[in-house]
Amino acid sequence: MSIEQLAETAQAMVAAGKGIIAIDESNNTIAKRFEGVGIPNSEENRRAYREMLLTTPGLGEHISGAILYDETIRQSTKSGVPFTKVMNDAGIIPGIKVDKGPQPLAGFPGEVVTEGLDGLRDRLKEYYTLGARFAKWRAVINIGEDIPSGSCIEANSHALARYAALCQEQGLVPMVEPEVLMDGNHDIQTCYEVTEVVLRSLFDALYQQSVMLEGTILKASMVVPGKSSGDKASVEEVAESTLMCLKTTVPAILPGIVFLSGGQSDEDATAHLDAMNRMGPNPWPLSFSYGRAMQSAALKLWSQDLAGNVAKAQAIVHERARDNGLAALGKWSRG
Ligand code: 5MM
Repeated sequence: MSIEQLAETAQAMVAAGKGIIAIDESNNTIAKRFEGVGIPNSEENRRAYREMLLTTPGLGEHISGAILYDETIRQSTKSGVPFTKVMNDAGIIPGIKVDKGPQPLAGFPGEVVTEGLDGLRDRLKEYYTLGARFAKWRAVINIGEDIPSGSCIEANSHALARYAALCQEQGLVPMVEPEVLMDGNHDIQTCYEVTEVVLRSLFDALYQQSVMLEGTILKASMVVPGKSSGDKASVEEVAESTLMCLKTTVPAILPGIVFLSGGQSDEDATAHLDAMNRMGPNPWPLSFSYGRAMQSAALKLWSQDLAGNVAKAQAIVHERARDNGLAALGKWSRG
């Protein structure tokens, strides 16, 4: 796979007014989401739920790609059409989560490192055959007393860079996701400082591992105060701090940055993205790769009547995609 082809895929992922829907919840995570709305976590419910999302009429108008989980990329609609075909027909690029999740970092209480490098080359080969054209790996950085440590940041950056290099070798665009968690009582300045150090470390590691930035997408967390801090930053403050942090750390050659929602409300996630784009022009397209902020409202409605509520739930998915697509252009308006 040439760098030109990787760059083309990366650019398509952040095409104007389009973003990514993250539906790569592992079975443990989707269990929590289903439990929240009272649905049994059966394979058939997971399949039916993902079918509802992926067959949303007009989804491809605002969604460029979807991140799937290992089980999902192998599944089909009830009538037997593989999800990857549904996506390709709708102009939605199939992506795949390839990390094996965060594990405690030995010697560093309260910190985690994402695992999944063993055997990754062979797994990527298979995912490419199954139709994936980009792959995501999420590192989790906790903020707390005396954490994150430099060792935790370095270990996660190194893993992200090793995975990214393997992805490019196998023809997949890496979507590198260093998530600085919103959990904690830290202020917005602390979040800024931690995010800055994390991104500096990440881009240094990507350089060390010869990762081609032209064929890479960054999935970033926004700079916000800790959830239990009691602080409420304005939309402008979050947008300005996040932009400043990205501009000082992320090379301009990167094809695009997409954000995770991280537990923000649907409206906050959209408003923050919109504000950052209004503050442009920026060095890179800024778009979304939301999980909860794309799905929560639709999941709630779907859970009330499953098959009976598919069309209503899809209307909500489409609305969230449209709103976030407008925010990716800086053209969203509240209400
Ligand atoms: C969909 O959630 C993903 C995490 O799944 P696991 O915890 O099961 O591995 C997560 O990586 C997600 O893709 C991003 O964090 C974006 O999701 P949010 O909800 O933060 O926008």
